[in-house]
Amino acid sequence: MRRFLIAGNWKMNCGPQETSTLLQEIENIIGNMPEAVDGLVCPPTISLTTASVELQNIEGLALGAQNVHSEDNGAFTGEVSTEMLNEVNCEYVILGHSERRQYFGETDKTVNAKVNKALNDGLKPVICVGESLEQRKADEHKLRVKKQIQAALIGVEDEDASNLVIAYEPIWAIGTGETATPDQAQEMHKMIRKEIADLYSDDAANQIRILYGGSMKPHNAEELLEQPDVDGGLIGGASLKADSFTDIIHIAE
Ligand code: 3PY
Repeated sequence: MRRFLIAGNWKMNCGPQETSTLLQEIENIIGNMPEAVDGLVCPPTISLTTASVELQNIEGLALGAQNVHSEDNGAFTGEVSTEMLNEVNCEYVILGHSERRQYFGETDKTVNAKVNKALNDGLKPVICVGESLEQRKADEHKLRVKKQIQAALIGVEDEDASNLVIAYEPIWAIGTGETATPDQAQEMHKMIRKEIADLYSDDAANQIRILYGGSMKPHNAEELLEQPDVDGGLIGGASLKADSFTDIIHIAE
């Protein structure tokens, strides 16, 4: 039985001070995470240390980063390494978000290198995949997402497959207020699970968590989370407010 994972992608919001405040507000509302739900927050790099300290007070709410480099160290201005993320108690790292692909030149190849590096160094990748509106209109969405998954997982061994999280985030639903319908989400999640079964095994496919991302909010979370292959959410704007983030956690409960 898969447990729901409700994850907040804070993007470039909340410096250390705001991070403290937001996590304290979340703690005030929920105390610890409900038993049936795993939680995750992914603040910007500069706020990870502060978040790590605050999260000692919230059992079940894990810490993740929004990116990592695929090398150990060196002349990579502005980047962070897996070792640095481990040092501040990150458990997860978001990889291949469409904003990183669009604005920072990430490709299927760089995402694949980062996925392997993260897994080798004990971090769980949250691999983001999703199609553009043009691709959906041209009926290429399934092919695009399949290809992204195949490319991201080159070199990933069977035993690591269950440490992966995949987030299906249709690009047309990111920051637009548009959301995939529950049927559209379920269709894509089911296809992603089948792809994992084909690449690895039924066991791996049954274990892996596939999150929906793209304008998940308290008002649409229930119908999305009801879908059999939707195992949680990667939440943007609604994760920046303690009440909407905790509302979604309670909906998943
Ligand atoms: C969104 O909901 O906007 C996201 O991009 C979540 O990652």
